[in-house]
Amino acid sequence: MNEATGPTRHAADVSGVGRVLVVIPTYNEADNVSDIVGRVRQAAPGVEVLVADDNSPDGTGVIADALARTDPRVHVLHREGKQGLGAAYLAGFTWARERGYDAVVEMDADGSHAPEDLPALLDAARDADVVIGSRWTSGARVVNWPLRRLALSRCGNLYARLALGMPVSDATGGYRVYRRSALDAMDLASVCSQGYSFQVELSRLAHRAGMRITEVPITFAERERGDSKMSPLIVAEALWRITTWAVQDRRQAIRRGLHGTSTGQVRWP
Ligand SMILES: Nc1nc2c(ncn2[C@@H]2O[C@H](COP(=O)(O)OP(=O)(O)O)[C@@H](O)[C@H]2O)c(=O)[nH]1
Ligand SMILES: [Mg+2]
Repeated sequence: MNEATGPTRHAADVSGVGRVLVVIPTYNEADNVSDIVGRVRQAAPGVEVLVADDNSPDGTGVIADALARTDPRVHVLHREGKQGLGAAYLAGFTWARERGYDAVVEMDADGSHAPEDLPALLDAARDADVVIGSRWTSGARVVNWPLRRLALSRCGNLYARLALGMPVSDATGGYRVYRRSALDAMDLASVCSQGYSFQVELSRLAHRAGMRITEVPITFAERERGDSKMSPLIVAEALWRITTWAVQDRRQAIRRGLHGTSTGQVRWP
């Protein structure tokens, strides 16, 4: 971990949301990591960056260390091995909270989440607890994504929205801003997702906590370099977890109705 510099010396208030840390999880992103970090620093010079690398065999962590040596606003969190996107983000959130950042951004390393959209997301965060960079809201664009990925994302989001009753168009999206207050209010210790269902799980936690969730349209582009880590196992985990949460929510609603703690009617979530 690069501990040479702390947020207090370098962080600046960004867009009125305070000190911002962009967490970029990486696994075998050697061809992308320099480019994405450079673009973030250029698009939003006030922010700091934490690369959360799972000991990538392709040397991503070594490249990130070199970036951190030349830029005091870049940090690296070295993790022991590949433990999934959710675990990498949770470690990044803990790192940020321990160092007093006011907002944490989630961003993929492969360029799919354009750093140039970041100022708009941070701007929206002034009046929100959570901001989701959405692929499926008016004004958004998805570029070069294969049909099967488009279909998976649309169907996954439709299922998540219907099953969990969340008014969010892109609950699986991974380009987000969490205000510090939101991270503090969510029970992160309860998070069980390892893969990409992490995004749905955090959307659900935020929604259930009554947080202000704002969606901002983004331009999402398919990666040009390196390989996707998406796998059938990750899809299966998401399907399984969403279904389990939906069942839990309905059981809870029925119990509330039976015990007369609400109006006596069963309220679906
Ligand atoms: N640290 C870490 N990062 C991961 C892991 N799995 C995926 N990532 C990163 O998560 C981001 C999204 O992954 P990607 O393969 O592009 O998924 P896709 O966009 O759904 O195809 C990228 O920055 C990956 O390097 C993991 O197990 N650990
Ligand atoms: Mg990707």
